[in-house]
Amino acid sequence: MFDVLIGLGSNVGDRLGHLRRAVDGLRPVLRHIEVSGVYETAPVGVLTQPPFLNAAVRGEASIGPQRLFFLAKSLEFAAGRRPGPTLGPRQLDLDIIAFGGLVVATARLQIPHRAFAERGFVLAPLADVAADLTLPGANATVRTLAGQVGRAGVGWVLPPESLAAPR
Ligand code: PH2
Ligand code: MG
Ligand code: MG
Repeated sequence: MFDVLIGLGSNVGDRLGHLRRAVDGLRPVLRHIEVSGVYETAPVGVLTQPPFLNAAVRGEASIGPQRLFFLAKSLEFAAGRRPGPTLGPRQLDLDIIAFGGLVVATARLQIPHRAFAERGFVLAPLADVAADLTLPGANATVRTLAGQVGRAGVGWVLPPESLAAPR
């Protein structure tokens, strides 16, 4: 079993619905799932796009990193996402932030996610589920990194129940 962290983002269409369906799609492969709050965040990279909703989930993976990656890609596709600009708008983005202590460096998949330590929209929700973790290659806990990056661009927050409540 591996302790897995996944970052979720959406800024096209039914943003909260996309995140909820993504969490439901991950449940079958992530035991003891924990979900963060849902954060509205200003776009980073390409600034002329709508604001995002960002969240994070943590769970124990029953599949390996490559399979989890392909599940993430298929959930993105199911949400309507098609190939587009690197930092541009998307119905759903599922990024594997960490997979236990594993380091993966292939052309298609990098774990830990390369930019997590600089991104408030990743760290703010991640601190809800993994504040005390220090990810491979990082020099501080998620809580400390989140404090360093600060909350510029991070707006209102919905409680975790908005993702996890039974429906
Ligand atoms: N994702 C990006 C690019 N920029 N900005 C915010 N606020 N949230 C994101 O999830 C995000 C972004 C590329 O994946
Ligand atoms: Mg991303
Ligand atoms: Mg991605």
